[in-house]
Amino acid sequence: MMGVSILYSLALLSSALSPVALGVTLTVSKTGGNASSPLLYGVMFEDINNSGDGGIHGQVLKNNGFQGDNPGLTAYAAVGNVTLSQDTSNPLSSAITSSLKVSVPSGATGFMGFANTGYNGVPVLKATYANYFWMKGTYSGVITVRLVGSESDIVYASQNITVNSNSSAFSYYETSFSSAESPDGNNEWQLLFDAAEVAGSSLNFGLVQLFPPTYNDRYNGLRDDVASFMADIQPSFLRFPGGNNLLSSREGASTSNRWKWNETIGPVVDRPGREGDWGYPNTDALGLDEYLYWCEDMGLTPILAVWDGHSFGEIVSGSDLDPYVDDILDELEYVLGDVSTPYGALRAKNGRTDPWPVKYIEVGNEDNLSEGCDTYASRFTQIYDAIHAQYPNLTLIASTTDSSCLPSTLPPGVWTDIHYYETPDEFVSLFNEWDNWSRDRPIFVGEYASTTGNDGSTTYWSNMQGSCSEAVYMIGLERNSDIVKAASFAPVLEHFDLAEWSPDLYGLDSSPGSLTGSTSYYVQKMFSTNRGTAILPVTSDTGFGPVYWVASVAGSTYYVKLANYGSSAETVTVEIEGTSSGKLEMLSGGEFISNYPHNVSISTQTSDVSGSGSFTISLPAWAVGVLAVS
Ligand SMILES: *[C@@H]1O[C@H](CO)[C@@H](O)[C@H](O)[C@H]1NC(C)=O
Ligand SMILES: *[C@@H]1O[C@H](CO)[C@@H](O)[C@H](O)[C@H]1NC(C)=O
Ligand SMILES: *[C@@H]1O[C@H](CO)[C@@H](O)[C@H](O)[C@H]1NC(C)=O
Ligand SMILES: *[C@@H]1O[C@H](CO)[C@@H](O)[C@H](O)[C@H]1NC(C)=O
Ligand SMILES: *[C@@H]1O[C@H](CO)[C@@H](O)[C@H](O)[C@H]1NC(C)=O
Ligand SMILES: *[C@@H]1O[C@H](CO)[C@@H](O)[C@H](O)[C@H]1NC(C)=O
Ligand SMILES: *[C@@H]1O[C@H](CO)[C@@H](O)[C@H](O)[C@H]1NC(C)=O
Ligand SMILES: *[C@@H]1O[C@H](CO)[C@@H](O)[C@H](O)[C@H]1NC(C)=O
Ligand SMILES: *[C@@H]1O[C@H](CO)[C@@H](O)[C@H](O)[C@H]1NC(C)=O
Ligand SMILES: CC(=O)N[C@H]1CO[C@H](CO)[C@@H](O)[C@@H]1O
Repeated sequence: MMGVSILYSLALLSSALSPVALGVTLTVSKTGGNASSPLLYGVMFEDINNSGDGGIHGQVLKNNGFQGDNPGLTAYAAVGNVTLSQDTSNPLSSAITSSLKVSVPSGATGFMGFANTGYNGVPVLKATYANYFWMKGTYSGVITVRLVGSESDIVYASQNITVNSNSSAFSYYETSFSSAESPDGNNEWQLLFDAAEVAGSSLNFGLVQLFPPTYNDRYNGLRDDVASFMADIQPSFLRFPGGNNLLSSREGASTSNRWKWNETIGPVVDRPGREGDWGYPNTDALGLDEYLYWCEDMGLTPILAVWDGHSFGEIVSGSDLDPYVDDILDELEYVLGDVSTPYGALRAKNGRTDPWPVKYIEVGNEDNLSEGCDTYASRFTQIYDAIHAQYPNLTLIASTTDSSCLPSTLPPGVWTDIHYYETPDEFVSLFNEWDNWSRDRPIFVGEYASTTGNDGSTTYWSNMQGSCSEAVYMIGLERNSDIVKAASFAPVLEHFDLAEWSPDLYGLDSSPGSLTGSTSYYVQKMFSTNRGTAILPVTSDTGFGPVYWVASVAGSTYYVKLANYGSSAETVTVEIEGTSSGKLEMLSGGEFISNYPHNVSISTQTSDVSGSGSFTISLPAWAVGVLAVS
């Protein structure tokens, strides 16, 4: 008895000292498992925290159309002894109902005019800029446009153009110029004219527009640097235009203040803009067609959300919803219709002959909230029936997964959307949420992010604990990606100086080199750029936690995604028969460490690996890793 007991203790001791015995061994099966959704990783976008105007949209001057509730002279400043005012008696168009009046005192001489200070500064990059403006008033001669340091007065770019303007109508001018790079974001764009020519009188200017290089060189396009940073994630879809910004929250004007697709198309000079849902004006220069060009240029599948009668403070349902259902059908005709249809013809007139390849339509946003739940089943059914009758091949997405807000039987093929803004521990507890879910009920995780610490504190900058918890959650999504069709972190982008909702996936300010990926950005990129077409079964000598994994395959390349949601390093041995080499991507750096603007301390590190069917990986605490081998 005694002897046996001693031997047993020694065996325990020796196994405790052996690092191999403490590790996790994963054996990847080469067959079986779930299908993987090709759309799984994508982007949700709405204009929040100036992610659109002042963010990914290329136009960098602010308040150029005096849009929204209280535009005033926001972002404008006089240059020289002139007086500026918002002039409603000289509207540029029926949509742009004000222009900027520049009054020049008599006797004035020299070049004077006005500045626009952009979205907390104008980004001054070593690049070529396109510049457009309208003017009205008697002036023949030189106009100088410049990029200037607001405090330094350093001129980074200066361009003369000769104009011939009169007082009976606005004239339109375009120019382009190259610029040197500024050291910071404290810059402005200026437009100057010879004051002596205007002394005692005034000139009006409308819809000034300034674009650094655009993504895929599109006219009225996305900022190339900002869009490329997103494209690096290789996302598969874009959900747009919101989010709350699809709805309307303005008191007393709920329904009328919704995002109206038909007021975001055609020439920008014909787009009125609106007070967005996040407390600032939206120019709508990033409109329906621009979203779809974005999808086309970045290889994204569009998920177009349509307004469904739900606003904060006002719900339209029953027969009152009928005109809005018609409006959705008009929108779909604009997007999908042949040029022989009225709205298809309008799309062609706006520059796009081919229909857009839209296959997914989301009906509303978070209809379980703000008293939307009671009527959603009927509103969804009404909209579903109308769309399905005309477009039987479109996939419709309900904006909530809460069955109490949904029709008792959902039509086949309908997806439901669910959103999670949670603590890290909650994300980890959601790891197996879909394991037992009905395989006939496709899921769209349309928004998620770890937004608070486990102690309830607000996360302002994503840290490794939160990003690692998102990775654990994403591993759960990927394991179930036969039914979890798509998932998007949200929000995706912020202007650091103008942000209220944090954390965001990446951000920028007006200085060169400001694009900053959060730790979660790198998780999204690692997961999205290493995707299999099928999920493979994995057998393990331990259960999930603190190490989580999912394996997949594409062609002859095997992927194993790993997350260590724990405070000790872990050794993981991955066995995949017949593989010999590849790479290991690793993201780590400490539980509460974050990336900050102009200070990226955590980014993905890649190393080469080799082994004959077996790879031993040292996974640091709070790390996320991806092994890709063949
Ligand atoms: C899909 O994944 C879930 C969760 O891992 C699992 O329960 C189920 O058996 C898998 N289905 C197939 C077909 O492998
Ligand atoms: C600026 O213009 C005003 C008239 O609007 C004039 O009284 C004043 O002297 C001018 N100031 C300068 C510095 O030229
Ligand atoms: C632009 O015009 C101003 C005023 O006529 C002149 O002083 C300046 O030299 C011109 N700049 C260039 C680059 O032609
Ligand atoms: C005034 O300018 C507009 C716009 O450039 C032009 O169409 C019109 O012919 C001009 N009128 C006169 C009288 O020069
Ligand atoms: C857009 O459609 C709405 C109806 O949904 C209509 O009230 C509005 O006048 C339209 N706007 C334009 C510019 O046609
Ligand atoms: C729907 O899809 C089927 C099969 O792909 C195709 O044959 C049919 O033409 C499509 N119908 C419409 C209305 O697009
Ligand atoms: C409503 O749905 C949202 C998004 O899916 C979710 O975050 C929230 O918890 C739900 N709220 C209620 C009251 O069900
Ligand atoms: C899923 O079902 C299995 C088998 O009934 C059960 O053991 C497991 O706990 C369930 N998982 C979840 C997350 O409900
Ligand atoms: C950059 O961030 C790291 C990690 O949070 C921090 O330790 C360091 O002090 C920061 N550096 C600067 C210059 O702010
Ligand atoms: C309303 C909003 O978006 N919240 C912040 C983000 O940006 C606006 C201005 O653009 C700020 O006023 C908010 O603090």
